[in-house]
Amino acid sequence: MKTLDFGIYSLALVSPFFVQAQGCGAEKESSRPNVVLIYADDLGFGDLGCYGAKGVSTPNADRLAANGLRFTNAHAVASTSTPSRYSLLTGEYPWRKPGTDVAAGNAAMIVSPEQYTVADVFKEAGYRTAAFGKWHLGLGAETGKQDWNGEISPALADIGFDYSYIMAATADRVPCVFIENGNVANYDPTAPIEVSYRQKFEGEPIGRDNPELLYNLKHSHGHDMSIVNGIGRIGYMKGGGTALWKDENIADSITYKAVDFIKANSEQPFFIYFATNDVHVPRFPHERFRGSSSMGLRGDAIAQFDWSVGEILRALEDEGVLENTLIILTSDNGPVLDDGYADEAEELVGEHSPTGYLRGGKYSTFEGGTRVPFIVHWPSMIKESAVKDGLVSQIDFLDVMASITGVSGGQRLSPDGAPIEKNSWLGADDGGRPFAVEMAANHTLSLIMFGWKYVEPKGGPAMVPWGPKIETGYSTDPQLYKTVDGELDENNNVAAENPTLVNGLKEELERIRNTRGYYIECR
Ligand code: NG6
Ligand code: CA
Repeated sequence: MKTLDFGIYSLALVSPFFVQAQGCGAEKESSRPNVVLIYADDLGFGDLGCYGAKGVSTPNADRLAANGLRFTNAHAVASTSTPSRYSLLTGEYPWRKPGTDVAAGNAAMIVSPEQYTVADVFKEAGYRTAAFGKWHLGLGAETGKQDWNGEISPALADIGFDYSYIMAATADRVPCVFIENGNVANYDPTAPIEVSYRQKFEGEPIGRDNPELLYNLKHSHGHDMSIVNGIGRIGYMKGGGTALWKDENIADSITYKAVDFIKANSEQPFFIYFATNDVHVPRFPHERFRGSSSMGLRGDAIAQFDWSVGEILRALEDEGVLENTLIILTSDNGPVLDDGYADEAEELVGEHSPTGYLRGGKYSTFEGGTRVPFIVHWPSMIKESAVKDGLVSQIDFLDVMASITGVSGGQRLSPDGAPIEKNSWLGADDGGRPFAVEMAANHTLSLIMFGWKYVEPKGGPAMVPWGPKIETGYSTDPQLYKTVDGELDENNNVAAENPTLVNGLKEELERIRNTRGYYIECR
């Protein structure tokens, strides 16, 4: 094993020998489980009951944890949605691909049809594949040139999904319609759809000018353009008619579509990418969840999220396939309270801490930005429930899935992921990854390695400048945080006392930044 000598510190580095010792080999899984990825939006490390939530209960997520593995050191790749999702689906770090920052609703497709995606992995393994809910990775060939009244191409079918029922971006971005297999669902020919992120449509009211029309939710910052369902959005749209979604029904719509898919496909292996709108803004859960938490709309949206989890579990059970279904529940980035609507998330949070004991939140370099809930449930494979503190990163999703379905023969298939991480995801290896990289909203990279966290100097405001009250963690000085009593202490920057270590980690980070497949070359 190669070691880096940092004076009193020695870091063992990844080498092919190390990898082999961890069990990188050409094994084939015979069981071919169904796989359901439940990918929450902005759900924080402390937002589920099993992670210590107060003021909202999440019995369904907790049931997964009680019968599976609950990870305490699992990371999204970025602290915002588009780059995180890009990395999860492709196994490529977001900084390698231009245009992976938070996407507009009329962005061109960011994952190109030539790229190998996790959906392609499942297709190769003979699975039926489907995506539901929030997409946020662009559609069509050219930004702003989609024909929302006809077929939008390329779309998800071109990157491995047999079926899709999605929102183009986020609920706070136009167009506010579902897209089913590349066409607007419930298309209303009497109300042709136009979308622009540049200019408003003549004669169409906008939140900025017509606050009296914001009868469902008012904005606190931004979100003052098109009004749909009494809620202001980012971007302008016209038309839509009966195809326009109602925010209070989004969870129902995507959940029932996913349940239908499970029922129609239970005789063969399937992969479901179930990306919820909850708990992203605008938070406007169905009235049956109103008041179910003590935290107002944000807490109620968490309850609604948990309901979706429960419905999926129930469908799997009803079809008799729960035993051999691998469910992974995680989130795209950390939490935020006020993210642009006056939904009282801040005022009503009470004793609840959305990030648990972590500092920062969505957008930031601190752990609250990227450390997320991560629960793995697979009854026929995981027989004993456990809490795992090994380092896990969503960058490995594609390779772990390829490994589990027997597609890769133990070889790395993505640019940056590692198939051997299957062992830690399924609980067999407590160690986890030797390192993880996290990207903040301004592209500051952090490297977690062997119990240290190095944050590169980049500069920027100390607080998110446009509204959310979140510490960014940006600094012009390097930051180094140490693990104290099993947890990174992000309140104590020890960079100045450890210049050799800082330099070593900086060099490692540069190597990772510049080298695809740095982590592993399986031989
Ligand atoms: C921000 C939005 C925020 C949210 C975020 C993306 C404003 C003022 N804020 O620009 O509300 O949409 O983008 O969130 O517009 S993410 O989870 O999809 O990355
Ligand atoms: Ca998000």
